[in-house]
Amino acid sequence: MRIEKSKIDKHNQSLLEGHKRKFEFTASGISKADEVLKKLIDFQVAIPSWALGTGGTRFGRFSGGGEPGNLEEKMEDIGLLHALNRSSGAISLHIPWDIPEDYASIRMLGAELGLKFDAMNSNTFQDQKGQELSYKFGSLQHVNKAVRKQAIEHNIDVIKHGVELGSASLTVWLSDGSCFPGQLNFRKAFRNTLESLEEIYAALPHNWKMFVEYKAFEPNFYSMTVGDWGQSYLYVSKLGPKAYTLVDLGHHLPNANIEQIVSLLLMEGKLAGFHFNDSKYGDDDLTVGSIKPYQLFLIFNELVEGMDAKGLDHSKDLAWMIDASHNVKDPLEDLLQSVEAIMISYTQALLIDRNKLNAAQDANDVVAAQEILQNVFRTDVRSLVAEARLRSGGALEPLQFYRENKIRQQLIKERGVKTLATGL
Ligand SMILES: [Mn+2]
Repeated sequence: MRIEKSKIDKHNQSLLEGHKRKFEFTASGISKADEVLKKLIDFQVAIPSWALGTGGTRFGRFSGGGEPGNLEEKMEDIGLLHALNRSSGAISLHIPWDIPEDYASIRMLGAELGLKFDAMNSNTFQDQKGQELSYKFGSLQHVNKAVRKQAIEHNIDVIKHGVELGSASLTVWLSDGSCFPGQLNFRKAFRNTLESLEEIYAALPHNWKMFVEYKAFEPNFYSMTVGDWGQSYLYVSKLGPKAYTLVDLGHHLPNANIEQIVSLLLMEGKLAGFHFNDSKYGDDDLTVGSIKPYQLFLIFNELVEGMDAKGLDHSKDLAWMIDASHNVKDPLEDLLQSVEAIMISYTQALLIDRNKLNAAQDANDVVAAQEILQNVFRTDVRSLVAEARLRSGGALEPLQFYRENKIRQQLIKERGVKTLATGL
């Protein structure tokens, strides 16, 4: 289904007066409101093709109905999000869950919906039907060369699909590692993985990037062969200039200082981008900003500061994606909440007075530095985010629009109650 522009206009009209009052009040306290709005309008967060269905755990999965049954429907769902918030203009494809059958028609659908094709994601963390060799004991790290070869070929295949769609990056997340002490020779596992990555790297087209994502634990519980940013950094440094480290918020041990990690990776020119989610305990894949919004703000503070120091374009030079699982919520509502949380934190980071913060740091004025950050964090910037949406043709209140227009009920009517999307 598609959302008629006239419905969005009607929705905006009904909320306009109240919005204008709030926006003018907030904007009056900001010296560069137009500059901030321009950046917000440009900022796009990719939605992965596996996030449109209800997620599950190893204990169960409870479908919500009206889930997209194929790639086209998944793209239509992201098109709905993008029509409402104008900030979800990209899709990140997972192979083999979403193999495009007709490249030209998928490309055309993307253009129609205003969606770009973000990073391609390979999958060697599970066995597919009819697959010759098993990944039970790893893929790129495997002790058996034939298994490594199969995994390398899969990644190269994913690049080929991406080339056809106009994507320009490959994300490699490996579940490789070991569950018990003694199971693995760490150095051999590292070398095998590096050699395998080198073969994949060699197959990258000249304008492509490779993102090496790390994760501290799960599904392996003793060691992960790309377990933290140091290990990822080691691989990408050895691979070459097209390889970068990808940071997923949920892939750290508890209380890791993620803002410091992104700062240093940016300094080294090795930050690929960011996978957003939130968590209380581990890789919980919860809605962005639902548990630790201050941490999210501090991460954006370092991202903005680091990108500006390098002269990077916030909207183009790094890859932004939501990587969450929606176990109890309507995935589309959850994604609207996540994008909103990202936009709020990004806006706040843009409002930080860098000169004042630098001066406070240089003077060892710890109190002033904290005040500068917390004053911004406690500023309600929602009307700025809404104004950016309004100016780019989106809805003032996407979630309210979604509910008032009964979008999920319409999707259930179109697709049925028992549809099941592939994914987490
Ligand atoms: Mn991720």
